[in-house]
Amino acid sequence: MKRLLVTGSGGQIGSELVPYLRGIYGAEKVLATDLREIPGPVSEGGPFALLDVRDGRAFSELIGSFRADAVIHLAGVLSAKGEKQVSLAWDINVNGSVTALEAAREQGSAFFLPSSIAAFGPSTPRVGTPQETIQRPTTIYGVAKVTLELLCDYYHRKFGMDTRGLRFPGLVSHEAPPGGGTTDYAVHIYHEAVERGSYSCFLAAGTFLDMMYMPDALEAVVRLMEADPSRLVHRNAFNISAMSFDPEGIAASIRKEMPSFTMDYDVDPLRQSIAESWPDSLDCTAAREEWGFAPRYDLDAMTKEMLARISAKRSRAV
Ligand code: AKB
Repeated sequence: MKRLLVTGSGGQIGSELVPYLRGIYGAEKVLATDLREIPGPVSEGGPFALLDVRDGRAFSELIGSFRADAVIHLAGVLSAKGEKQVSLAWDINVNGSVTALEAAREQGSAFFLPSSIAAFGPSTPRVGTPQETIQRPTTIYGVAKVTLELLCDYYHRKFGMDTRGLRFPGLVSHEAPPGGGTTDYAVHIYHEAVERGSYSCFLAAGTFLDMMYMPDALEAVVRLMEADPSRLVHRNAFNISAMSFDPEGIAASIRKEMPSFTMDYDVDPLRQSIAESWPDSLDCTAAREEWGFAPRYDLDAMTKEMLARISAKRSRAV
């Protein structure tokens, strides 16, 4: 990758990935785009353009004029929000992504798909979920992810396009907050721990989900996109995960740093049912073997850093 166009740059991943990519490839080589203006480093630290990903002509022209050799397509509506706004989720997540894929094909660019653990469903094996297995998701977000994974395979086979993707687990970060996801509790809990010393969790005890700290996710995107294409057997999306925990596990990790931290439960039926339809823990062998996936953070290392970063930000703000 030399010149990159990123969509959805103001979101949870984009707001950290854009500065990270600019640090590696040079500020001028990474064009950040979003549906709206985003004040701060994403729009001020390098080129920025407004883009509605459903506008195929504008999309293709932007890739062409910037001479982007890869499109990192992050724009999307997350799982819980998608269940409340099904046609919006379909429009952005499927129509917008097909437009992105087509625009990238027209311009001869590579394409990165952020798939998700949501591409699996209740009939998928829950523990040690294989790279290739049953994919019958029960959310519109998951249906969209499976559709896009299949299209990435198709575009690679049919057009020889360089499609690559990751099935992200819940991502934990201290920069931009996530919005409308089911795994968001694992971010909120750290903020509430610092601000109030307690948290009311919307998922039930015993709900295990795959998770990853954002620095590992950023590194995984670059490692995959820079991988030798001849080593890549999978062109849809790779299982990746760094840890699997339930609310009790993350609370126990926080208590190691803040012994007085308390947590109770106020379970949200929608997000609980979504979480129960997803795997507990993914098998990441294909990612390790095909492009050297190697996350660095476990739960306790992530907890230490999240609490320290959020506390530092809070004391700067007061
Ligand atoms: C969500 O919870 O919707 C996302 C995801 C797992 O894709 N974080």
